[in-house]
Amino acid sequence: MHHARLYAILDLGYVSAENAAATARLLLDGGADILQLRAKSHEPATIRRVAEDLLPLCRSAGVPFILNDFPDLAADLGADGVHIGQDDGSLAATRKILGPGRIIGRSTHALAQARAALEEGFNYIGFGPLFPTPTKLGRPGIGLQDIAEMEHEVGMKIPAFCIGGIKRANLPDVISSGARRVAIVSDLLTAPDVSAATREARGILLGVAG
Ligand code: 3NM
Repeated sequence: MHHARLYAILDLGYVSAENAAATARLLLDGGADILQLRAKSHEPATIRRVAEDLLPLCRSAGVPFILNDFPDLAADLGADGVHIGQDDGSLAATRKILGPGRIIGRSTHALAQARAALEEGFNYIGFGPLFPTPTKLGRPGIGLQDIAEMEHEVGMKIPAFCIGGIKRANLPDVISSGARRVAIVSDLLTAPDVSAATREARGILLGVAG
């Protein structure tokens, strides 16, 4: 977790439940450091089934498996952690469900929220959306100008993943604005070769390609 640079989010808005495991394999093969399952409009039974498929794949890759929302399900499955949004309650409430030793992350959409999440004790944050994105409609992009300050104040203490509209094509700009870690959804999931796209993004982050 602490060395993670590329956080891949497998969003069932882009990949069918049937293809989720195969896609997860490609993300892991490409070098994703963390994998999240994000399912905003699926039946709980479907989410459970997919999560049960992904968890052992992540385990054998040595990659944390994080569930977006659904802390009860995450606890039941033995997922490594949960990601929650600004409106999803406190860290303490989620920790109570998940138990100690699990990873709990928070979405933040401004510097003040990033500071607050650090203070509250979250294990990591997302910071964005940097750019407007069809994956999370209705939010303005917050731009690149606060990344360096956020990294300095928050990202030095807990992993901070910039997110939202990040693509291999704009990743160099995001990095030169101060980002060290990113979460990417659509640019990886819609790539013709998911594994190669993941490897390329990771290479850009590590400064070995791009
Ligand atoms: N959370 P893509 S932006 C899931 O800012 C999510 O909290 C965001 O998808 C936030 O890489 C986002 O396709 C969507 O833009 C990221």
